[in-house]
Amino acid sequence: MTEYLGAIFDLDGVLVDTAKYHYLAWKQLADQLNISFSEEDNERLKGVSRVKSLEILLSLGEKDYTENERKQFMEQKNEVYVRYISQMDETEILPGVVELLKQLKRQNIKIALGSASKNAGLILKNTKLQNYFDAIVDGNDVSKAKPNPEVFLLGANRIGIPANKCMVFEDAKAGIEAAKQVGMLAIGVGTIKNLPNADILVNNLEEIKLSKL
Ligand code: B16
Ligand code: MG
Repeated sequence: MTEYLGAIFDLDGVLVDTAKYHYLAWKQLADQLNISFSEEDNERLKGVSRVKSLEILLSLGEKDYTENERKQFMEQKNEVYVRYISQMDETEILPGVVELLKQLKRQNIKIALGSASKNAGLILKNTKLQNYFDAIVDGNDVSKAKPNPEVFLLGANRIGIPANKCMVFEDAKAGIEAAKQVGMLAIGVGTIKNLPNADILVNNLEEIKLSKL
């Protein structure tokens, strides 16, 4: 048994690997604007909002763009991204995810999604993960991006569990910071190099032992 009563999950990089689709969609825009954009550059976009992602991408080039142009770029990128995620199914769920969700349910631990993505609903639907969640908080519900803890606090609120009784599963540094700021247990999915401040670090959710948390 664990002392925690709530579990909040980030989506991209924790439940599914959609970073590859974000990359392909941003890359298409970068090529069109003659900006060199590598997979390494894409690392900086993980966990970051769409607006901030565009800002980072454009900072790799030299030209300035108007508000209107930026809006169009985001729409264009999103159209390409949505085309990719529309093809997703259960086979793209990361290792250990379903087993952990089932275990949490058996132990009556409330489950929330806390994602920056405005496309979270479509991804959960296509991968058939949505029914595991007691509450879904995504980019459509919050105005402040991680490391601001708004998304996790709203998640905790919607499942009715105090912040210090929630554990957060995150693959982005900004998300770990957000969770820690409000006293949640920050479980990092990734490497010590990327997530040095995580309370607990795992390579994937298969490694989670609820009894040890
Ligand atoms: P969208 P997460 C984040 O999701 C992604 O990691 C990040 O790369 C993306 O820019 C952001 O969602 C916004 O996504 O353009 O679909 O609204 O990791 O917080 O689940
Ligand atoms: Mg993520």
